[in-house]
Amino acid sequence: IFDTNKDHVIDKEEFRYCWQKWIKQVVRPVTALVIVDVQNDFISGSLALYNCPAGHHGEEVESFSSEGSTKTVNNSQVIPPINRMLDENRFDVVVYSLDWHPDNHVSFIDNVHMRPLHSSCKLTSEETQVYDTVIFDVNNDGTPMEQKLWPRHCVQNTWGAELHEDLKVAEDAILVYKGTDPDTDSYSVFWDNNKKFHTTLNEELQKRGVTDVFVCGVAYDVCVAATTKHAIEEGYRTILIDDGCRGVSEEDIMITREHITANQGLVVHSSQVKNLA
Ligand code: VGL
Ligand code: ZN
Repeated sequence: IFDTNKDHVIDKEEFRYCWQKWIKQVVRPVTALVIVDVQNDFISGSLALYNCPAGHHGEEVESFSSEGSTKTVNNSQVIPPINRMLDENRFDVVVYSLDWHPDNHVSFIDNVHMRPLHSSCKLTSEETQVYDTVIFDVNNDGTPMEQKLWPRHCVQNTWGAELHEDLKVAEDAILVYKGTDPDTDSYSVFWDNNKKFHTTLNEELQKRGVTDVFVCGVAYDVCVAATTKHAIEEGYRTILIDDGCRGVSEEDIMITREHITANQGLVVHSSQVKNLA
């Protein structure tokens, strides 16, 4: 714009013309909303309780029956802000990820006997409890692989793996399935936990020229955290929607927020996301 020889400095009119005709189109953001794992098992099913022990948690709901009252927790509070954003903010691209495990998946505690543990693992398979981390001996050749053990969840083609019925599904949405390999877990919607295999997400975003990735869903400090980390690494401007997430541990949620802001990402409230089109 400013000629170093100073024989031609553009004036305001010229700049306005350049902005309208060229620059604005080059810098126009192309936005994607990535809605992570808003599936029945994480909202009210087998992993809902785990997702919200305290703080930034799901709501406790008391239900009454002939046996008395039982308290359950659910994370459905993520749904209204997400639906509102889908209605009000015209994202160029909307992505729904689904944790989509086969029956014999490595992350299920009841499958722990199916694979050999590594010699460095301190627990035997009989001793393991849910949420323990074990070390498997991949291929039985001494290659260690850490794995956290979860309750059975999001089994392909079951109720627990379906998107919650109250969640709006945008037209032309992209669905990304992860955790489909029996021997590999995948928290991030971009990469598996060993960063060996990528999902279809990055190529779908690249095809559409996406520059800005907005992330929301569950669990804040597990799959949402891993996805935002990789979105930043892949070079997207990354914006996390704080009230559109529910998570496990208040401390890990704080660490997630700090990691994002320390790496040029943004953590915002859904009401701050405006006028994208
Ligand atoms: C998730 C645990 C296991 C998640 C997925 O979506 O956060 N957590 N698999
Ligand atoms: Zn899973």
